[in-house]
Amino acid sequence: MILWGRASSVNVQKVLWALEERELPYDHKIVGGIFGGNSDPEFTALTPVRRVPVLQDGDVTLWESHAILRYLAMGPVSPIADMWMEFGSTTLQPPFLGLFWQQVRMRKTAQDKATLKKHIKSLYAALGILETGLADGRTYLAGDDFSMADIAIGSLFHRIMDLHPTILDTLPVVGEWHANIAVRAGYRKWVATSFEELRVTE
Ligand SMILES: N[C@@H](CCC(=O)N[C@@H](CS)C(=O)NCC(=O)O)C(=O)O
Repeated sequence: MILWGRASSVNVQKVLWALEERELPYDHKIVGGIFGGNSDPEFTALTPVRRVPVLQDGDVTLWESHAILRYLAMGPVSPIADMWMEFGSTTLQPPFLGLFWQQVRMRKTAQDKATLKKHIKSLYAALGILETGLADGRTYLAGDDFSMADIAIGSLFHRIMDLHPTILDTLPVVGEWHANIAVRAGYRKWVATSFEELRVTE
């Protein structure tokens, strides 16, 4: 397999973590962000969106991180895991990204307090849903077994907590779930990493 994408992208981190879980060998081609290459013909031939990650496996070429996670599951993803992955895409990741852009990816002068506040509110609402969803005592999002949903959603948490260290103080169930997934090798190796490469300072 070949994975295309810089390791500083959360969406690439999801795939790196999944490859680690599956113990699959792969070549890693660093594309995107400060490394560029998004417009190189060998990359644009693989993806119309010119974004990372892209996974190649023989004749199969996939973009969209959650589609890649489903592929790497190498078997059916349970409907419950699938549901949480959709929740990640539609409800949790958008405010997280909005926040990340405000706090890390923008010049201070371009930051906007009202926008920041709006994203924090939506992020708390999404985390509240996660807290309720996990409240039946399950260890992982889809039940007793770790799944691609834990990767899709869990990959966002290192950055969420780095930006807002106390955010899980009022969300003990999410905190417990996160503690369980944060010890996994793939999380430690690929997710719990510095994002200083992405910070806009001037
Ligand atoms: N929905 C897509 C989003 C892909 C995406 O936006 N990737 C970003 C990085 S997180 C990207 O390629 N940005 C341009 C770049 O890195 O050069 C997915 O989940 O894979």
